[in-house]
Amino acid sequence: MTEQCAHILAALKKRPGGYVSGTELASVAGVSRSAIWKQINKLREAGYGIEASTRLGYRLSSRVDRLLSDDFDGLGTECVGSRIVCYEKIDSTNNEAKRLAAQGAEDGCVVIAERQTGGRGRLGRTWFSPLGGLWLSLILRPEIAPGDAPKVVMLAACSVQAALRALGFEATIKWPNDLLLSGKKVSGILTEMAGQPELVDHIVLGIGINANIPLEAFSEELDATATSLLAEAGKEVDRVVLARRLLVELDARYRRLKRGDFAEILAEWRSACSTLGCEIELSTPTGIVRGRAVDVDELGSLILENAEGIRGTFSSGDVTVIKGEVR
Ligand code: BT5
Repeated sequence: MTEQCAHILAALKKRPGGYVSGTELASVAGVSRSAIWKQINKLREAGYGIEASTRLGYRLSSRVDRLLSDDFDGLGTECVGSRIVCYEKIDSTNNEAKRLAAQGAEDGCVVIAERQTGGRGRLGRTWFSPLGGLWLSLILRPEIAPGDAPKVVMLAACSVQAALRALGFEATIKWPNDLLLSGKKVSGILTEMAGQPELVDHIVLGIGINANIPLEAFSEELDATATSLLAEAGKEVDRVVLARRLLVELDARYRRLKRGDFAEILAEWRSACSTLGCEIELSTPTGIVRGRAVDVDELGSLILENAEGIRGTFSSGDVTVIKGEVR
């Protein structure tokens, strides 16, 4: 244990049941306030249960906050969560899900990790995945054509939105795969597919939710664009409640997709999407286009209307809102 960790631990132990502010911990450990969170995480990695509050600071807790497969007993789902594998640390839950899928893992199998050392976003981007977040991947084996795979991203976004709503957060969807709170990204989705041209073998659906991550943990770059449930609520959320609810919501929508019943999910997606109606700039692999986001089709493609009233359909890209309310 580092000397700073030892000082922090001693300060926390001196106040059983009570919070010690970040400023106070920074002064006893002789580090900056933003460095405290890193030391706190080292203590968590060493097995100490530590709760965080944005207003009050940190306190020792008897419960070690770690998700285990037992936490999902009696989930009541039909498919999602058919098997749940939990890791303390992994490169990426999507990578592990792919490995398990290659070994024949069943439809609905879930991989969860406390932290990822190689968390990934789209196009090989890095996904910041420290302790405190909810990082999980599902192996899905729907009998659909590869062209229908974007529907899985849509059902996932709606499921995350519904799970967050159950915990009191009103998130909106930013096309194609982000969830926003107060206009900042709280969750991202990454799907990866394997199969033949006519039929999907499996889809790995990766979902990341910034649950109990304090703002000071984000790099300067992410600070401007990312948020967490802890930052929004000022106190930690129960990740077991969040994860269970998410799997239940995913199960309900996945069953609908398998029945070929997508209309309700599409309607839900449209009403939760904050991109629609906005004047946007879309950065696509072939260049930048500008226009008003007027709709999304059955396959999740965005329909843009330019100043001349001409419409174009885009299946991927990154949106920057130019005019419109970012909810
Ligand atoms: C995504 O990509 O948003 C997909 C993120 C999927 C993460 C999950 S976690 C479980 C599973 N295992 C994985 O390895 N991945 C999945 P994209 O739209 O390309 O956004 C990536 C961008 O978001 C980065 O370039 C950063 O700018 C930003 N970013 C990185 N980490 C973030 C975080 N924790 N919160 C908010 N924004 C983040």
